[in-house]
Amino acid sequence: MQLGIFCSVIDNYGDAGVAWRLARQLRDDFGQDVTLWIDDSGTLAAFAPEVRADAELQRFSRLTLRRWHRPQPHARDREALAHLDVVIEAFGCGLGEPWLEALAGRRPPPCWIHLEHLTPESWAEEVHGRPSPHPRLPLTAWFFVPGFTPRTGGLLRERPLLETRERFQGNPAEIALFLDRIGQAAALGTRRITLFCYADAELGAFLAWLASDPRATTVFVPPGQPRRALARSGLELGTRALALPGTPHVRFVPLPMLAQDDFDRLLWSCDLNWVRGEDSFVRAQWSGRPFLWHPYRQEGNAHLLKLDAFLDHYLAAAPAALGDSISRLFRRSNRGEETPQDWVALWQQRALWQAHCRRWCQLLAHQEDLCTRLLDFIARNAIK
Ligand code: TRH
Repeated sequence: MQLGIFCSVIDNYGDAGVAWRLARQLRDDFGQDVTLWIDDSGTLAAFAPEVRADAELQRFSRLTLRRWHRPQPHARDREALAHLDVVIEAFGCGLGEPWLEALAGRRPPPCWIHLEHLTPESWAEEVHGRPSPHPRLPLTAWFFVPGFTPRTGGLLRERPLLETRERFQGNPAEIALFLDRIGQAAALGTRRITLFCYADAELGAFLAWLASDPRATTVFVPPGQPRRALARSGLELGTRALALPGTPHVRFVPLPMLAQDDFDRLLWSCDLNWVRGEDSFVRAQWSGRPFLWHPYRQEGNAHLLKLDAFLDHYLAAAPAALGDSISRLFRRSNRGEETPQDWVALWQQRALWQAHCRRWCQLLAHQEDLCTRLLDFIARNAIK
């Protein structure tokens, strides 16, 4: 099949991150021809070093990347549209009438998928797979909602992912090699934490816990928002690693944006990952390591409902005391209200937490991944 994915970058890295991962997996695991139209290749290039930010069209074997000029399809876009069997509109980016008209002119029209944001909430099951006919054009959009249960669109998970992760985590030499390659050999032998939070995260309790805990710790800090959150707590990170005042055993290390596959390796090599949004959240779960999630802030605190819904899934089979501590930290941290004691209490149960994360990852991996469900869905419902 020929699949087209349309992605508009709203902010941060998540929109481009999910679209790129989806495109690559459709190509690599399923041998599909994929064209990704994206309106901001610069954001993609930040974590996909093979991408040139200024190019109109680039090919990566069966994956074609096109700059998306939203108002009108150019002649070369029309030519590409004419071959598409499936059009995936990511995150309600809105294709716009001229693009839809070009698609509607086709006989039969291509299958049109609305790929929604991942949600752990129960409405995912209700909306997933529903059709929505266009009011005027002979086109039907199908809602595809990623989620945590078999009756949703599932989660992105490449075929070799867990095996590759298992080999990596079971091989200290590979971890050492990776850390060395990203210039972080000094982090070997220390407790390692990734801090990929939003700028408004309250870090006071986290920093106080680290300062009070005698273990040598390295905190990896990606660019942008995590650095701003640290700066608000009084730690201005430049280009060099810094320690907390009076606590030289805790080092904060600025990292550049890593390629998406190296970002995975970073999560795999850490003892704890503080993640956000949608894609880093899912990758933290595939890492099998303890994580704290800060969902993307939404109006009316809708993100807190998402968080509660996630905790219901994630903690359903957790030992009671561990579940209480995780739920307390996640909920309070997302309101900026956690205390150092919340961190201490959870970290004391670290071995249990680690075991729970591995079990949770295995449980999720028993379900079909998102791409498998998407291609099945297209074959069963949408392409007749
Ligand atoms: O960056 P995010 O916060 O993105 C989003 C957007 O804000 C979006 O509008 C919103 O709708 C969504 O969150 C919920 O978080 P996310 O989803 O975790 O995406 C980060 C991506 O960046 C992910 O694909 C991993 C990638 N990444 C790297 O590849 N290398 C890196 O070094 C880092 C730090 C991230």
